[in-house]
Amino acid sequence: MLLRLWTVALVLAAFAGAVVDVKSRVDCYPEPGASQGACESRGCVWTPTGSDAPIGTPFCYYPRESGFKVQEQNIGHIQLTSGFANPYGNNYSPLDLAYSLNGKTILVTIGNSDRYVPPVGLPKGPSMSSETLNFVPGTIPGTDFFSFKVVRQSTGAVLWDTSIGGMQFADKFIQIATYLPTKNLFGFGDHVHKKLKHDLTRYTEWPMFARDIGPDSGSALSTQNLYGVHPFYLMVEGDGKTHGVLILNSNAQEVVTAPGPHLVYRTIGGRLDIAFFPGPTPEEVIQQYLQHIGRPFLPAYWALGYQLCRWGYQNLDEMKTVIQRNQAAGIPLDVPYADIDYMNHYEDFTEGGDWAGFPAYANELHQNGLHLIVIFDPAIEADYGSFQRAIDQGASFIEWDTDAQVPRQIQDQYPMAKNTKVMLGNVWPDRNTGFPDFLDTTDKTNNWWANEFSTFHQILPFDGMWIDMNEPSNFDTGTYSSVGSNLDASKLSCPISGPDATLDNPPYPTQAVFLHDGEHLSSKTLCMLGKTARRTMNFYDTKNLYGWSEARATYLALPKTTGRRGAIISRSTFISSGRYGGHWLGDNTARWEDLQTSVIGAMEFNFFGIPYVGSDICGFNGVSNEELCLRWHQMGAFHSFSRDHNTQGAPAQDPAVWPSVANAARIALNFRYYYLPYLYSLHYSASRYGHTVVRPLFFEFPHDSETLAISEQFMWGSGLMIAPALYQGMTSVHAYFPSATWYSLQPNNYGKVISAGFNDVPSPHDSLTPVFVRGGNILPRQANNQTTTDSRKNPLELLVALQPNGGASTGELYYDAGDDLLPNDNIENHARHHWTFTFTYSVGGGVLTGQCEKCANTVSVPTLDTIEVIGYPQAPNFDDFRLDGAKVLLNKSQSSWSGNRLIFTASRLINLQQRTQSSGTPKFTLSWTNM
Ligand code: MIG
Repeated sequence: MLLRLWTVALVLAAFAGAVVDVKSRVDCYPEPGASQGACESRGCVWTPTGSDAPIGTPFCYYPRESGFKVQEQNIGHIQLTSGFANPYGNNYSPLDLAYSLNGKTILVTIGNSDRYVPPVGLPKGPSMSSETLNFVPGTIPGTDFFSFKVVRQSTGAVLWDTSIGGMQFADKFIQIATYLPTKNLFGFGDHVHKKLKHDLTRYTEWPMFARDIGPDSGSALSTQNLYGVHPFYLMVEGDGKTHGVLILNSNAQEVVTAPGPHLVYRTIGGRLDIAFFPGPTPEEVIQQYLQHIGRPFLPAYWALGYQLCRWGYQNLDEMKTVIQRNQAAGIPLDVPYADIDYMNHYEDFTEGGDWAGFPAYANELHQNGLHLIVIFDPAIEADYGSFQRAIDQGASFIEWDTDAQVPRQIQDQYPMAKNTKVMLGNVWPDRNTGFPDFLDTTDKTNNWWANEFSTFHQILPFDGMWIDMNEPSNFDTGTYSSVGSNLDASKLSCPISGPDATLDNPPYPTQAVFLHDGEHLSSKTLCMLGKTARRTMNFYDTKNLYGWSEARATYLALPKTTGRRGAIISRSTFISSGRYGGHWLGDNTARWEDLQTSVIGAMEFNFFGIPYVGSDICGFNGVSNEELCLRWHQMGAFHSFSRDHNTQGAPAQDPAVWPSVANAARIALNFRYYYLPYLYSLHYSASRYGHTVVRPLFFEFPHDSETLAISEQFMWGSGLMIAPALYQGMTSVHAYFPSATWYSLQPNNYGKVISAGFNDVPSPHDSLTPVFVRGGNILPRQANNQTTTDSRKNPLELLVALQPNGGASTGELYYDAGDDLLPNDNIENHARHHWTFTFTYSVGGGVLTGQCEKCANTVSVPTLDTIEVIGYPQAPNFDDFRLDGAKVLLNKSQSSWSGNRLIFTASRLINLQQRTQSSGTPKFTLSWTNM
């Protein structure tokens, strides 16, 4: 038999004839231990390469004559038969492939109807686009092996071409490989990327499997799979047009980015649901993607305020002291946090002895206009009220498959769990914990979870939830070989051999396992054989959905708990998690490299539809320092989720620790608070239209190829560019300015026009981060206070950045109650003010118009009192300003024109609110003449 295989392999190899180019190989032996014999027995080709080959070139690779052949082909549906052995099980044969259009999105499904599909209920709204993609079935040239292309109709660009070979589809090993049109690849997560753009000069394997491990930004390359799973990428084509691709699958999976340029995608379960989004702009790709997966939740306004956190407050008094000293230092601050320290023995929905006054403190915070977020871990100790109520209410937990698997020496210690198959593990609580099954197909688990929150909320009135450890993380998961040998009296162990081990020890466990010697899929988590979705699914398939499902359950619990809108941040995320919560980038380290990669991480999570994102400012692990913490605040003030967070035992790093940091944080955060109406409006357009909030430069300038390489600058919408200082000892930033008009907003250079190209811009420690407004934009703003509760009472302002070529400047203001609920996520009908503004300048004067798309007179909105026009080249006649034709009296002592900056103000200049009382579309025209 072996001999026969060998012969077949040799014949095949000979037939293949060709050594596949070192740049275009599909690895046929991705697990450790490749050898010529083992390779060829798979029917694959073995060609060792020299050191001149790209890094990571596999020696063992699929011949191009591999994959499937067509058995029957109809429009929209192709039936394939296996034409090549799968090393990890029998290929499906026949195998179904279906393709269809959803609006302008191409959907390709590979997998028969018996295959598992992630129960994430994506809305899959049909996309709109000016462009059309075509699915073109065919064969690998010179062979009768099936392949397909996805082609952009307008340009002929080939976005996918699977004629590179290597397609496989067995129960536990699925693979598809494709050539790519360019090397301009962005996305895939959750990983730490040192650059925004992938490096396709080499082969790199990126596992995707939710894991409790922090980003390692210190090394030149870390491919470690982090907390979440996002098999989505964007690619900029040769002419700047951009497309996106999602491969919906929730199993342990990985992607190889490779020099063909090509990529190889592997997963060990489910099926391939591939969606191709035509763009053609990057921003449209994201809009189409979010139309498909669901748009992000709208955070409460206060959740855009600054947040201060740490793990390891000794007691409540320490927390109070830290909050107070930062308030005293004039730091704007909306959200103090409590980490697991506040709990009683780390049990959810309890508070500990040293935190006795916590509820009273929460009330005090509220009286001062602040809000409180506290942490909750998913695992529930199996011996207290929350667990008992779960059992009583019929909530579901992740369970063992069979009674025989239940380790009695653990289970029998817990009267509440004794008669259940609940899989008990270990997290922060003292004793064993069960893991709620948030995929429960009934409402019982989610209802229990919501009840626990609302009951606890009556004791501790928190405003938002921080959900951690939801990969889910389990401490010290062990292994055992056969039934009966699972004898550890406290620790969870999972089978790795014998009949029970088919899910825990699959034929190809993915690189996530190979990255760590001696590991298994269950390492740091639960056994893959666990049952979820009320015993209808396997943890093997759904593990990556744990954080997603907990976020959903928590999102559903929030209105029942607080009755207000709030914010949830989740460590583990999956496709569409953004509908339910935001994300912090996890346990980074207090190092410059981590500051740098945070800039990239926040942009990537905007690709993934999770715009409420940021890093642990000053660094979580390790000891931070003055300069790093200062720079991190200057940068982090521009992330939607802006929170200083620190690990247990590390020295304090709140801004008040160092006067210089307090000063820099105050300046950066004051600017942020000033422009919060703009940031909030961006979040509104993310929630309503699927836009990004923080975005890379290439999203705005995709035809400027220089922007593709910019990893250290970012935009707020299309109007502001931030070029933070990210290196030790820096005094200026060498920043790239795409072709546009950029006005500096830094105090010392205010209004200065920066020319296109690379420029060195000053980045002082004691002033504002390099921030630039782009001509053509109008940004709403509101004077800052130390809380958003206070700042929301101030009059509104507009910053108009003039388009020097005479074009109009435009912008939007979205304003609402800030923390009212959006029933059924119905953002279209939500009570709001949504104004669009247009400004035009001429030699004769200026005209600013405003029009309301939807203004509910029930929403109170401050008056618009101050307008600043930057780039205004002429002195206006301050005595000739008219609102809808009627003269207005300006406050002249606060109105001026000098250089290119015009600013004018009047008390209640434009009463936006009042305009909603009259009939018709609320609007206004403000005009003036020049001297
Ligand atoms: O095992 O709650 O990422 O932000 O401070 C560590 C304690 C658990 C990990 C989170 C981190 C948090 C910490 N948690």
